[in-house]
Amino acid sequence: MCAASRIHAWPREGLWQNADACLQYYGNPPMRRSIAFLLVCSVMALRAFAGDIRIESPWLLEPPPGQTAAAIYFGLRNTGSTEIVLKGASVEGAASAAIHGHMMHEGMMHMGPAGPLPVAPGAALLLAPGGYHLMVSGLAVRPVAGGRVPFCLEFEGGVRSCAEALVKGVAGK
Ligand SMILES: [Cu+2]
Repeated sequence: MCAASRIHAWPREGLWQNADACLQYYGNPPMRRSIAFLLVCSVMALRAFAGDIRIESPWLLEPPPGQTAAAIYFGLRNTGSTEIVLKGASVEGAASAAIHGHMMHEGMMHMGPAGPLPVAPGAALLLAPGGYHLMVSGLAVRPVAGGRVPFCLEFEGGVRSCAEALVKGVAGK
């Protein structure tokens, strides 16, 4: 099945299998259809890849001495033509890393696991203080101002994108 109208209805996981089926279908001479058919199949084969993902100005605040947790902030831009969905992260030298958000609970602001976070083609999502952030805990080495913390974001479809967050001091430098 290769009807263009159904492209967006397909589950993400099924996209590759569907694309493969289309290519087999097209490659079979008696079944050969028009160029338009192949184009539709090509569109189906589109999926997010790391080159479509921009991690912009990642940073974190230097944690106070004795603290091994930190929040990494950044802009996440989707320059591709398919939706990207941020679902997790990893930070070398940290016990855990997870996408967090803030939510109201009994009149108090709390933070906790959030996501998956979709970003539409051409759109950007800002992870900033008071909102979404990449929560890192159990850092083996405390980040100090001027240093950098490498991290990787994980997206649906097995796509990974990595960057280095700049450690800012309390004065913002
Ligand atoms: Cu948090």
